[in-house]
Amino acid sequence: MTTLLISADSNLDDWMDAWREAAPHRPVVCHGRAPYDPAAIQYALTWKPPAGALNALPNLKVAFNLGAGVDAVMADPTFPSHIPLVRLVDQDLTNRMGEWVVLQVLTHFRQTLGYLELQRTKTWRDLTQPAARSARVGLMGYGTLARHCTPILRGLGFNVHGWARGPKESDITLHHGEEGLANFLARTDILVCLLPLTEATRGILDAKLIGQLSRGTPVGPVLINAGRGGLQNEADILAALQDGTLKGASLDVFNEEPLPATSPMWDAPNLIITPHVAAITDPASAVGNIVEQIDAFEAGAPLQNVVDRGHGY
Ligand code: NDP
Ligand code: OXD
Repeated sequence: MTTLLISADSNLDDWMDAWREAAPHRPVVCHGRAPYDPAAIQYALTWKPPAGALNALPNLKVAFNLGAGVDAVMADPTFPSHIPLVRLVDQDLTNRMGEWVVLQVLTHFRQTLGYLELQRTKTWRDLTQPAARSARVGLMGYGTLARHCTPILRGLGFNVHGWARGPKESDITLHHGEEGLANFLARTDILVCLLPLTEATRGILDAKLIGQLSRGTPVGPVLINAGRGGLQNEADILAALQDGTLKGASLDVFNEEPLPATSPMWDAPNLIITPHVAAITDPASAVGNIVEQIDAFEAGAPLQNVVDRGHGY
């Protein structure tokens, strides 16, 4: 009944402490810290595990990802297809993403970068400010995180609509699939991307997509991405910021992380960079969810938030 923590992050002690606090009766070991018997491991808590590491656990029952995005595990071809992979759905993480998204939307919409520039030159001048109701925020990927942002953005007066892979019931206009993408983009002034990285979404944020965004408000179009860096064609985004096709952007994620000091993205105009911190995982909160899931699973309940291997998220 041993649980294995196998994570590339540096905060291993926080996870071990959180686990021992939440499940003192469930033994836990940490990969890389001390030897363990692979055959004793039934559950894995995993974040960017080394390729092949999960395949080396013959009695693994469930792998719990310690973040919402599972692309790192999905990239390991040796990860056995019969082992359920559970992605993290956690209210604390969801709240944090809501904060980041709303902060970025308002920063661009209220032209904060422009005002900072005016302040730098000691210039007292107003910039034309449209009303929130005239701006359309398009949530690209309409899953757990994006759905949380909708009522907050609507409460501020923005028009909100979304784009997902498949059709679904919603109280906002939802476009879906490749056939719905052009309509979605043509009605979007501020694009917020919260897509997972899969074979279908890799590189989707490119010049072609940016060129289809609405130019219906003087403060747009704006691109905001906290999904994954692999969704981005960074050369295209840089060019769009430089030639004004994009009025602004906020990127929390990059193809290469940490973003190298030599990257031209650091100097891109009207770009806000945050270092993959939009919604970090709080170990205590996440472990609480995982232990509840294991208790329910052992009592015979189905697992929640299991990744669909075919779709990759
Ligand atoms: P969900 O799985 O709940 O939602 C994913 C959404 O993307 C769904 O609406 C899904 O459509 C849609 N989608 C997937 N593939 C496609 C496609 N090919 N075309 C159109 N839509 C698609 O994920 P979360 O909301 O929990 O998380 C989203 C991502 O955010 C994570 O995968 C992760 O990469 C990133 N993330 C980043 C963090 C950060 O700090 N920067 C923190 C946490 C997450 P459908 O509804 O039809 O299934
Ligand atoms: C996540 C992340 O997926 O931190 O949770 O990016």
